[in-house]
Amino acid sequence: MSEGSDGGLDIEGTKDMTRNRSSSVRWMVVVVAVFALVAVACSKQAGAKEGGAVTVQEGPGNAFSFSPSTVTVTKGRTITLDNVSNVPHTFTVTGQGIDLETQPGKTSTVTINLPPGTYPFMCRFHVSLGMKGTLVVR
Ligand SMILES: [Cu+2]
Repeated sequence: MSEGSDGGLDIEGTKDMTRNRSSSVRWMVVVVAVFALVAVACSKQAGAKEGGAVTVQEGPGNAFSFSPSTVTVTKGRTITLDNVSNVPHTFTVTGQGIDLETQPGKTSTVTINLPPGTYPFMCRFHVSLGMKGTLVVR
């Protein structure tokens, strides 16, 4: 009759039930923990895909450009400007109160609370060199 190795506990039925219940509770905890991990992993992925953290590089490779040059955000989202070049740049949406200067090697953040639409943006210092892009607010 002995399936388990701890025969001592198996003699009394009540003790056996207690042991079984606690081991199934432990099993459920494991299952819940695994589901929680999967859920966190999925939500992180979804966030990155649709308008989570948006980072725009300024001057990658010391080129006078933004990367990406078309930036799509949902209203209320924050954009991080990451100046990876060795000169200052701005992220300027003319007439919309957005004008951020970022020093070399630094980052700046701006929350986009513009009505949905398409807005041109630029670097005030280097717009003549073609340093501009398009902001799409959804
Ligand atoms: Cu610039």
